[in-house]
Amino acid sequence: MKPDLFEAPDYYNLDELLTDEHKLVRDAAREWVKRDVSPIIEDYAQKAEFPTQIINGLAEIGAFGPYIPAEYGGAGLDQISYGLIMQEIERGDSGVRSTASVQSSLVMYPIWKYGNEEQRNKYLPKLASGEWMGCFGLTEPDHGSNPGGMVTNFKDMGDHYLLNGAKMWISNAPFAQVAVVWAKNEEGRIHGLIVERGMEGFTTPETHNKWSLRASATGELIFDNVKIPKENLLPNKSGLGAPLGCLDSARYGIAWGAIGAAMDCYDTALRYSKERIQFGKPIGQFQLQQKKLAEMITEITKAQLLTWRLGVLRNEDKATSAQISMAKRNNVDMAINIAREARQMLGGMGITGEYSIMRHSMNLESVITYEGTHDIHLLITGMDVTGLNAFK
Ligand code: TGC
Ligand code: FAD
Repeated sequence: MKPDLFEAPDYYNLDELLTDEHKLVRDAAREWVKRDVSPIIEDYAQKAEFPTQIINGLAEIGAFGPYIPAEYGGAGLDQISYGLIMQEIERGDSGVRSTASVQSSLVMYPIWKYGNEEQRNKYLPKLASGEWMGCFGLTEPDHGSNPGGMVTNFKDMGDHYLLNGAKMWISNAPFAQVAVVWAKNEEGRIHGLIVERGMEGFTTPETHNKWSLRASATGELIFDNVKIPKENLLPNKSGLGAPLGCLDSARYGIAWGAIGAAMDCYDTALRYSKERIQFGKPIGQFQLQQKKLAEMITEITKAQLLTWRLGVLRNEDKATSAQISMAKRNNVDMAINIAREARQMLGGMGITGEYSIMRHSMNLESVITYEGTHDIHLLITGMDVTGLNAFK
């Protein structure tokens, strides 16, 4: 792969909206990605393997629990710093950002928000340091967009719970020590359970043959009469709103992350357009190529503004789930379109692993599907503006 020469576009001087702490956190993440992710990531994607050696680095830049209080090992940062870390990581690779998103928003967040003090103290510091990795089991083979229909269930056996069922498409599953799993009790109420690797009847087969997010490990979670200690139930929230609340935090991070992938594609195409000569001129001098670049930077700038504003609303605890859906949907769509255009601007070179664009493009096919598909988020916006529910 070519050396990482990334220069971040900031067409509207958005840096002026950031605090010194935001810039410090962002720049540290940016440097780390250049040093420890860019040189290796293409190889790992080609091999379809998660580079476990970057786990310590992710912990060091605050990517595991950026906004979790420091008393539990988190970085204690605000929502904009959290977003900027996700942006920089996904600038490197969406699969690496996935690992961080799942650890922070889907494992640490529910333990912090819905767990008790013993659970917080037992799990959060080890998850923040990367000593333990986590995964989040919501999706099932027959229940993806409609998680409320899940069939994974647990029974109260007196001194423990008995968990049965299966989850599919679970990021980090093949290597996670801890799984936050959503299952129905005998009354059909959804609860979160903390399942640990090594519990009898719990297996995590890896999912192979992915053309997307190849540097992220994906797997199933299978529960065959798994005995769960009673103290592993998350006590402070139940119902579908509990897992969906975690998704709000992860979707917000993805909205920032997608900007990172788009910035990398734009920056690569811009540089290439000045270097590649055809018909005696740099291809960037042709109007058709300029149109592509001008539209890319316009869309990136709009997404940056939308997402920065969402971060301010989140810091004030005022962002709605529907606002988060709009940003996730808009930004991932923006990024996937930019990746396609940028890929074309590189001609044949665009399909090779010499450049990051094709990898971003393939990764974004997962990002546009997970955490609520493009169409599900459109329906959430539709429901919000009309007051009419297309899901019922
Ligand atoms: P509905 O009846 O609308 O809602 C049930 C309850 O949930 C509440 N609620 C929310 N709460 C918090 N945050 C949200 N975003 C919420 N959305 C809804 C709602 O108020 C209600 O509460 P209550 O108290 O009245 O019971 O539920 P529904 O069954 O009609 O479904 C609505 C729908 C379709 C929007 C929802 O199911 C959905 O978002 N589906 C998409 C599923 C999804 O996003 N799955 C993601 C799995 S995890 C993943 O993909 C990780 S990839 C990570 C990575 O690798 O980076
Ligand atoms: P389906 O729900 O079957 O949807 C198929 C199509 O139908 C989509 O286009 C969808 O938009 C459309 N559709 C569905 N319902 C409607 C409707 N009401 N109206 C209009 N169109 C509709 N899940 C986890 O729990 N944890 C994870 O860590 C995790 N990681 C993932 C990693 C990867 C790489 C991938 C690909 C997925 C991951 N997922 C994870 C699962 C992901 O959240 C689901 O794939 C996603 O929610 C969609 O579910 P589905 O694949 O079953 O598609």
